[in-house]
This record gives sequence, structure tokens and C-alpha cells, in this order.
Amino acid sequence: MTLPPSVQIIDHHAGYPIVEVQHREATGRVALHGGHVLEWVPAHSGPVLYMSPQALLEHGKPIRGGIPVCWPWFGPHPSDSTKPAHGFVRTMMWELDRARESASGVDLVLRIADTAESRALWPHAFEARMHIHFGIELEVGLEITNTGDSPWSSTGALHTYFIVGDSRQISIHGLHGTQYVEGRLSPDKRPQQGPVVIDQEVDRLYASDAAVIVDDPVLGRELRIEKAGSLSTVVWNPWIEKSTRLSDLPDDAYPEFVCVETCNAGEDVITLQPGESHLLFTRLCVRQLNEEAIPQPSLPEGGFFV
Ligand code: TA6
Repeated sequence: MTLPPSVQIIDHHAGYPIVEVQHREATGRVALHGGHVLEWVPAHSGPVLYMSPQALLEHGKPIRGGIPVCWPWFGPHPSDSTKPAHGFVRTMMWELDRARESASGVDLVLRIADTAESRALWPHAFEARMHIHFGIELEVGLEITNTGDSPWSSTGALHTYFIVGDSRQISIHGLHGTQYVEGRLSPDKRPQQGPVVIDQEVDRLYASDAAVIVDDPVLGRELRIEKAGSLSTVVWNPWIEKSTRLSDLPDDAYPEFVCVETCNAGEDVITLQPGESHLLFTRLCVRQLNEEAIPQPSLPEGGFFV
């Protein structure tokens, strides 16, 4: 494949290729492992996606940060705890199907299809494509297609990790009045009252197709998360205790990020007939709230994955 000047593929010491994008509108990186958007830095802003400094960069291991692609199930497997949490496509190798450059940025398409390995975990034929636009906004679409001869159902998420100045000081707007369950598994639904704040572990599955805004007073910016093809939104921060249980996350990292996830999860199951497709789409935008220079986060020298 001929790559445009703004795109290159590096063989990374993790043992899998990483697609690097350098465009005047944005820079970014995507690992072919998991179809995983690792970094996005829009022009005139700092990096937006959080990456744990202890993230595992090994074949078959999920990467703690960026945008994990959770599919064909969200969370623990519904009936078999021996199967990987959040499905298997985030730990399998995708291929780069297309790379194009325009004045507004770079468009990548990554692809994966069923294999003997995937069918051992989930006995269905599928094709999945990740449509990624790196520009002043980041657009990510997970397109799934039933390439088999019988219907199947799935849940999934674009499990986005956002850098924030201090998760204890942010407020998340757009979910007021929507029903949610805490911890995904508890039966009791309750209505969200006002903005979501992080003052304990938050692991909430909201029944919502609405856009969400993260107001970050410390970094003086708003993160706007728009979406389509998504009936659920998850908000997650591990807080103190769970952070200490995650070996690929520093114990004191919980103030540095929040996950706002574009999903179809819980009762929001997508069922596709043979030949049908579904697109789970999110668009991320950053707005600086004030002119005075507030120190923005910066990438380590060379990026998170040097
Ligand atoms: O999206 C929230 C969640 O389901 C949490 O329960 C937590 O487990 C998080 O995902 C991270 O999951 P992972 O398998 O990537 O450690």
C-alpha cells in the first residue's frame, strides 16, 4: 500500500506495527494490535487521550489507555469467565486497509475478520473495520458486519481514556435525568441528578444516546464527546482502591484521567442478520475555555511509545 506523506508505519519494540500520523491539523498513533488509537494531539491543543505509563505493550495484552476497542462483548463474558474481558478484538492483530490524506487530516481504515482463534471464543463469521479520522477533531467508527449465514448479537464500546487536569474537579454534562446502573451489574436503575462528578469509584452504564461534555477547570478546556449508533454511555474512574489493583496503572493515576465510553452495552444489544452492518461512531472535540495560557499536558519525548 502506498502511504501518503503524513503517514508512516513503524515496527515497534512491542513487537507490533504502529501507524504514525503527522499532519498540520493533528498528530496521532494507532497500534495494529487491537486497532487501538494510542494518541491524538490536535493542532493548538495538548494530547487528549490518556495512556498509562505502565501500559503493557505485548502481543495479546490489552493496552491501558487511548481507545480500547471492546467487541463482541462489553465487560466480562456473559457466561464464561475464562474468556477475556471486553471481547477479543482489542488483543488481536488488525491490518491497515487504507490510508488517505486531505487538507482536513488523515483517514485510516483498519480491518479484522474472524479467524480460527476468534471462532474458538465466539463461533461467528464477522468483519470489523475501524474508520479513523485524525484532524482538529478525532472521529472513530467501529463498523461490524455479519459475514455469516445466521444472525448474531454483540455488545461493544469505544472505551476512550481522556486526560484531565484532576478527575476530582471535573464535571460531566449531558446525562442529567438519564437512568444508570452502578457497576454495570447491579439491577437497580436510578436517574442521574445534575452533572456527573468523580468522588469515588464511578463505573456507571447510562441509557443515553446523547453527546457528553467534560468540563475540565484545571486544564481550562472542554472535551465534547459526540456519538451515533450508540445507545449507552459508560463513565468510569477506578478511584483509589481499584487503581492499586490494576498492575498496568500507577496507584496514584486516578486523578489524571476519566473514561467516557461510546457503547452498546447491558440491554443495548446489536443483532445483525447475515449481510447487515452496524456503525458505532464517536467524534471528539477539544475547546480551550480561556485565553490565558494554562499549562497543557505534553507527550513524553517522542510520544508515549518511543
Ligand atoms: O468500562 C468500565 C470497565 O468495564 C470497568 O469495570 C473496568 O473493568 C474497565 O472497564 C477496564 O477494564 P479492563 O478490562 O480494560 O481493565
